[in-house]
Amino acid sequence: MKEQDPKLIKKRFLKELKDVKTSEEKKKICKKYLEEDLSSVFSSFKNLPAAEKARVGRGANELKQLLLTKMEMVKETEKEETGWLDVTLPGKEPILGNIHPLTQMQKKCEDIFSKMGFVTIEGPELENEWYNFDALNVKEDHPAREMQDTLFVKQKGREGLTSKEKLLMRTQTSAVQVRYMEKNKPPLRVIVPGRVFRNEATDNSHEINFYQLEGLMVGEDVSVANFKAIIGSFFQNLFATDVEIRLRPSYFPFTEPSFEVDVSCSICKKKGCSACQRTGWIEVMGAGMVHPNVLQSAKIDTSKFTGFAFGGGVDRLAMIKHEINDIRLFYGGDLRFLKQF
Ligand code: FA5
Repeated sequence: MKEQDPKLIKKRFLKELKDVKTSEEKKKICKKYLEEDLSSVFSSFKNLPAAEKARVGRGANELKQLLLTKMEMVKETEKEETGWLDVTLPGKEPILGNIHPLTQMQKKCEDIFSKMGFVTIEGPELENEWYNFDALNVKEDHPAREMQDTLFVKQKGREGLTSKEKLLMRTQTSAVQVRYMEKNKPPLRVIVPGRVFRNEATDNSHEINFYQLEGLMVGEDVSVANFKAIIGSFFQNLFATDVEIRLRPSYFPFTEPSFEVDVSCSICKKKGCSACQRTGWIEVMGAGMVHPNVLQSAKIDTSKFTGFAFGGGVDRLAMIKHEINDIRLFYGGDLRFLKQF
């Protein structure tokens, strides 16, 4: 007749378990107690006097719990010892990142323009002065060429170098215009997304490193009317809501006439807020008809061809789209912010 008192069985079980070393032996003991000792307690249960039933029942359940837990623990140790791998276990779900909101915005712009026949091209971030300034009709004394606005690259004997040799971090994607037109002749329609750098103080809407989207269309009879139609269609597709657009006369050395394109501020609904500098409008791009001197830099016949160009801030577009009031959030690396997109 087997021992029926769960407390005594437990004592004996723990002692036996302690006396053996290998997982194999421990497993055998757990199995024996589960199949024999515990079963015997349960099968004798019905014959116990009513007063005993509660005590033994509680003890038997505790014993069962203990035996099962020990068995699990032994199995775990055994897995570690043998390097056992259960390939049927569900895998750990990988933590997926998401695409940065600025990259998402860039891709969206590329999609919209590609449907209007524009090809996406790229250019170098480390540029020379000629493509960034001279080829774009930006004269030697233009303020943009000052140290305060542009990040120039230190070079030995820089003074003696030509503007094609003097390096800088490009301040605008417009630098790619002449690079492209030297190798590709009209008709052409391209967009150039990319990172640009400016040596300036940061605030809600200005960063020293930000993204632009350049557009260039050159052909016969290309006019301001073409620009308005294309850019209007772009904004309509991008925002899919009623944002207002306005063109303001402006000046760029590489376009004539030139204008700024503003979009109504979606954050304050034109009431005026810190993101729009209290004006109700956010400046998103500069634009104009390509200056003949720029076409000539690329040896394009100005009696035959005209074109328009524009350069917009991708960050500003993302701010308007997602109602973000500080451009610096894009670069802060705060996952709580970035995971929302
Ligand atoms: C230019 O950079 C011209 N290359 C645009 C252009 C292209 C004009 C082709 C004509 C023809 P601007 O400096 O205004 O222009 O900058 C263009 C856009 O970049 C601005 O409208 C704004 O949306 C964005 N931008 C300018 N500076 C900053 C900055 N510091 N931080 C974030 N976005 C900026």
